[in-house]
Amino acid sequence: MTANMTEQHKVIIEPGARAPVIRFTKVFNVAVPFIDRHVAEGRGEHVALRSTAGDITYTQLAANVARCGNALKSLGIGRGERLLMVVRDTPEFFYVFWGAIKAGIVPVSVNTLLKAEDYRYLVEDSACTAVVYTPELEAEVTAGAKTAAGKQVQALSTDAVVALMRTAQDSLVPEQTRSDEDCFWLYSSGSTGKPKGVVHVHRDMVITSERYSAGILGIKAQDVVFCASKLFFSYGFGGGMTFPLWAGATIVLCDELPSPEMSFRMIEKFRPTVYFAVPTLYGRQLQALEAGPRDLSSIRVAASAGEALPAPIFHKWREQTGVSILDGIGSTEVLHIFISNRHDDIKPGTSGRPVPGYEVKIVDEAGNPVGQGEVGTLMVKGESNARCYWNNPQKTALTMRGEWLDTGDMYTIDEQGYYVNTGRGDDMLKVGAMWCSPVEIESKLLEHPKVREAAVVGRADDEGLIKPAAYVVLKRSDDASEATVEEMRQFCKSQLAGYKYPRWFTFVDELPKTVTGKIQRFKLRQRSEA
Ligand code: 3UK
Repeated sequence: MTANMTEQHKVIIEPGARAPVIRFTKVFNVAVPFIDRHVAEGRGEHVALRSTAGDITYTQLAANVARCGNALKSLGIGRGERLLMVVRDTPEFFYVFWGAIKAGIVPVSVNTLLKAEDYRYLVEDSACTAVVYTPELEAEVTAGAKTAAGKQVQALSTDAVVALMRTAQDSLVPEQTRSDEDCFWLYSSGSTGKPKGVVHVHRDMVITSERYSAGILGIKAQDVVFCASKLFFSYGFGGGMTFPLWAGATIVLCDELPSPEMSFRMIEKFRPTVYFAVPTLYGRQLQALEAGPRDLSSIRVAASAGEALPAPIFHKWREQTGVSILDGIGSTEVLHIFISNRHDDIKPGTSGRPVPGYEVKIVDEAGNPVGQGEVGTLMVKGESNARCYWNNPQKTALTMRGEWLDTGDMYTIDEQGYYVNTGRGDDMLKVGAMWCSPVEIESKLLEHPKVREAAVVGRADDEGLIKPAAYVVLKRSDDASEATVEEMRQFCKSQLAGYKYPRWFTFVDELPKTVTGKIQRFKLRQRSEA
């Protein structure tokens, strides 16, 4: 592929020393290569989206994206303005997301499981012009669309958008954006504090699709791809949308929450060749398989991310299905996976090696590379790194250091050169691939009448998956009993998001602290491991 001076919206890929070189025409709107290219290249009749609601071809997808872009423009949403999306994994997600991008509008896709006050924060923080939501989520979203200052932000359901699309034109000249211009955001709940808007540019989806999806997984147009993680999570965003679209493959869509049963059902019905899931789901599927076999024979590629994949899950899955799960580490900030195992180079229990096109280094607190076998902070450099956190120069400066991005993860390289995850540098946990703040659980425990002090750390369960463990100082030591443990467990279960309750409770006389009174969670972690 070469481009002349007048060409627009083209990606130019040329051989390079360590990885292909990826360039873009000066005028570049990423909706063109992801959506329109397939029709232009003769794949118009190929199925883009499959769900229980039926099939949608690439020609239909391109027409609906154009219609939706026109509909959004008719609402007066301008170039660079944000459109908040609280949309489940349905075809409308694709129309709104890509229609917005084609029209130069910046879609901001967020978690569909939040409450009105969370949506109010996201509406205010993103300063969005409008919100689009799945009809079932109307109550929480419309309540959140009224800002604290009393301003009502335009909110419309996907039904209302589809109604506008009916009379909209099915062609749309793409907005003349640039490859380094803001394209879409995702929110990262990350460490303590409010979620941060992670700003990505038009280039970024192309980079992840070429480097990881095409380069490591080898997804092709003939593939049928099913991702159990949702599109608002950037792992699902890649696996369930951008990777298959880039290849012109078929996407299996399901708007239910991930569960072993949902996954088995989708796999048996639609026979995907590529499957994306998180380690906790792989583990639960293996447990469910003990009750009887399921037909997973269509799968040839299985990927995992979001939290470390324990080696026993890798081995059991391979025994059951014959397929090796490829674990890789990614983040919302890098958009997708940048260190990964690959089909011909796997070491279970590690994250593998850097994905060609990304550079990584492991550094000490002074920022100098650590020696062989030592643990340090993982830094990554690559062309899909987020431009910034929205409106948050302080966090941006702390995390994005020039071309390098601080992942907050602690890593070491083993003797064979594989990258081994040793946890986080900031006490945060990934539980079922979802962020879990020890401070949040500790604060909840402190609300319990019997608790004087509490500390929470991660501990590996029987399968090697990390779950929260609580250390509690009781107000009265004679309260220490199995009944109190049960009481506290129920208390946390009823008041925190489902995955956050501590699985273990240990009563202690005191917590290890610094002279300034800060809890030393690392000392408790060492105790947990012992
Ligand atoms: C942790 C892992 C060990 C790690 C993500 C793939 O998880 C994703 O994004 P988030 O922003 O969280 C990023 C953090 O999660 N992590 C992710 N994968 C692994 N730890 N082994 C792994 N394989 O702490 C990282 O910093 O929610 C994953 C693709 C896109 C993503 N956004």
